[in-house]
Amino acid sequence: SGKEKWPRGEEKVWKDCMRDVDTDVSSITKSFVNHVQTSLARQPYNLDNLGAYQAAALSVRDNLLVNWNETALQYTRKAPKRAYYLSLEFLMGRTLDNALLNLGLKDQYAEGVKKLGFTMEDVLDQERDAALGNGGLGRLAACYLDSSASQELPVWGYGLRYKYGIFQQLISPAGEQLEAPDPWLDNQNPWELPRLDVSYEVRFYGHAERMNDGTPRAMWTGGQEVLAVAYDVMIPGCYTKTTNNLRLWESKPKRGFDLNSFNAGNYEAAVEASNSAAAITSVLYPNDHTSFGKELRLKQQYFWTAASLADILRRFKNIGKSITEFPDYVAIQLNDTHPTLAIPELMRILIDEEDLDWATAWKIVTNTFFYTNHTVLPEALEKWPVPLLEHLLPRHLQIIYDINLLFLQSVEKKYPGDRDRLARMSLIEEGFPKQVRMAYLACIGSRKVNGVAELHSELVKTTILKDFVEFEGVSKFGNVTNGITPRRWLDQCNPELSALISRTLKVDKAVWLKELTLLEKLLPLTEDAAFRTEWAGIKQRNKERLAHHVQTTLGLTINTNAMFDVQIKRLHEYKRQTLNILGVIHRYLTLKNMSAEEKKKVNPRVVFFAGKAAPAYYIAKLTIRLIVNVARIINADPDTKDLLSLYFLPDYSVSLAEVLIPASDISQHISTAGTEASGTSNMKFCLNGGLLLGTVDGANIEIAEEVGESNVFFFGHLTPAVEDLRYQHTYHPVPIEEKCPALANVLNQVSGGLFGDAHVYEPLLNTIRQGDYYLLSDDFDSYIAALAMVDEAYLDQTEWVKKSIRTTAKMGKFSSDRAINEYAESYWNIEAQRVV
Ligand code: F58
Repeated sequence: SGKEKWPRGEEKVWKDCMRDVDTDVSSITKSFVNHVQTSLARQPYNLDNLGAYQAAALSVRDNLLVNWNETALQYTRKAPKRAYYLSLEFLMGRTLDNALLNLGLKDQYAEGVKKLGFTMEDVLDQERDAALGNGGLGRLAACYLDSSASQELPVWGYGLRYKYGIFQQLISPAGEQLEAPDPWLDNQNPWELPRLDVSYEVRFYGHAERMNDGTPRAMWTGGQEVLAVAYDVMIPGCYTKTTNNLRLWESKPKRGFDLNSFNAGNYEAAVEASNSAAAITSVLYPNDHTSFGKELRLKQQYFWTAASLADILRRFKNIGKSITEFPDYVAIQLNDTHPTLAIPELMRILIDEEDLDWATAWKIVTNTFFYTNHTVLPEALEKWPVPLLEHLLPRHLQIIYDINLLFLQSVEKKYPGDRDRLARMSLIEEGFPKQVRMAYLACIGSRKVNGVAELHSELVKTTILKDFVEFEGVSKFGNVTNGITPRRWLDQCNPELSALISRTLKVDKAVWLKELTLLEKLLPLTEDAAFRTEWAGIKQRNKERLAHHVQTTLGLTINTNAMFDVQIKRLHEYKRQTLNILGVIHRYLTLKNMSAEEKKKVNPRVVFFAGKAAPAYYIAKLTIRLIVNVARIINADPDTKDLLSLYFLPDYSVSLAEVLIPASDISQHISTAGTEASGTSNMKFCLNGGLLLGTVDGANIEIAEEVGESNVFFFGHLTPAVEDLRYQHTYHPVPIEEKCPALANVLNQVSGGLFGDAHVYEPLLNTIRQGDYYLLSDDFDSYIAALAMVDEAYLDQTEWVKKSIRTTAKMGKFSSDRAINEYAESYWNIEAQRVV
């Protein structure tokens, strides 16, 4: 607006200095060397790759900071409605390459770095992944930040700055998973900006006393106070100035207070309190799809939501509007139930601090929050024991009880005398102890609830939240199918393919990367033989790149003339890595029985697995152990090793995914129907021209709708059959020998010790023999048949490459730009802000 007064000094001097950072190669080398000399205090003559990475990162960061400041200024001036994405996980991976791409400075930096004696590849390779997440949910949050900035939307993320991210996975020679800490901050993190000036006090424990003055107010006092300190991470948009913010909170003891709060002279207790404050943000919980009632986890959730809400409120208050207008300026997306305490926390602030009446406060709350559900698996639905909440957050428990009372009164009014319904819908589950059902609280406290793929959103409505759909009306419940950012998951991880696309479409990547449906223009090229050859050549070189990576990191030699078959995701029974490894054993046994003549017709296959198991998930760890030991036997068998080999790549990460995904011919997404909410790696493989072998589940279904069913390999029972099959398993069990002889044979070989340590695998095999909750025995035959169809299809390379091109061409829908725009338009009601 130009109305600002320059605080001091000569305006012209300020303005002359406040140029954008220069981005020609000589300015880049100058800035690089400057950072070597000053920020890093190092001598140029002995600068190593790590130092070069740090200098490059600091230099790129200067560019980001200028844009980031201008974006913040723009948002402050215009005060548009903003959205906040609250996620306990942000699985960001590496930043430098992404920042260079989004700034459009890749080539300049590569040249600059080369002039100084380094290669960009080596420099990029120095960066550690920021792995502040478990899997899909955390990576989705990262893709959504990239898309928000790229779409110029005023969206900030809020999360925790864990000192240790997801554990590092080591695999012992026996195939056991071992966990080591991930000290990702050890070499300093150039991408974060400590904001020691931005901090809030967060209270735990203490007492809550109702005022009983005719208002709903209460006083919450005593207990422990902890400081939340902000660290800001810049999130650059692609080819735009817009650079948003991801604010991560670190916990710190509130000095001076702890000492007073304990009996005078009780020094040890005071120190312990400081330690317990710092412990809150020390480690990411490595559990995937289980909710453990751990006090520290609950502390993390409250610490983060309280600090984020305080920060959001402070920013809102700066624009000078009435508190009742809060939902006109703020939308808050709850990424799963982890931030659900934000609902009672905002109620607490509005009632106890802003002195609003209950109805006014509840109206503000229910117009502010939006809740995304990521799973319908019962064991993943968060519940917190009432005694724990009462101890840690006494005021919040009161508020939850009040919300529940009023809610159940309204249910009773609509369904008089329906006691079963009241018990089903209560926020409090009866039992010993009683528990608070967080998904129900998130649902009734939000304006909209959504699932993450069509099928999943239907399941949310018909299973876990059925009663709520009936009560509140179906229009509150929606779907936003997940998406992935094509910047990281095509341009960055597959630069050759990206270049081919730009060349062929004669469209700059600055355009098609932000309008991904343009890929459809590739469709006619399926008929162009020269194009197909180029396409196939790129896949081949990506396979060689992966083989090279495995050779240098693990010392293993991989046959790059084979079909690459990949399953990479968290280890979980519902994802059925076990089905895959049993399928591999079946293939091995089949090969062993073949004549030399028959073998000549077989196309070689290399099977890759990667993924982490939750440290306490015994069955998942056994699956890893089985995979590693099957690999040991199969890869050493001279009869078959040219036709079948198998690798478990340790320590799966975003960066490893970036090498694996472009190299895959076929990838497996084989969850029991109805269990995988969406999946997002399925989209990444297909975008890179890998075909999909999967069940009729999650986003697989929508992918098939886009690319055509003839271009995916589907197998297995459908969701509606699952319940009945499980019933049959329990009440009319049929021995596996009878039901599925092929599977029985495979299980017997494992039990018989073909892969060593027979007894070790019994608990894993018994999950199939007894109960078989995930229906491996029901789907095994059709799985094997689907694998055979993949083999068959791969023999016709021309047709296969056509399928591959078609698949990429039809992936436009799955850009996270589309998904984030759906949230922005249909839910948050926010608009793009151009930063000039
Ligand atoms: C995943 N959930 C879904 N949860 O499983 C996957 O289908 C979906 O594509 C993805 O979300 C994005 O919507 C998931 O990753 C977790 O990792 C949680 C971590 C914290 C504890 C509960 C599970």
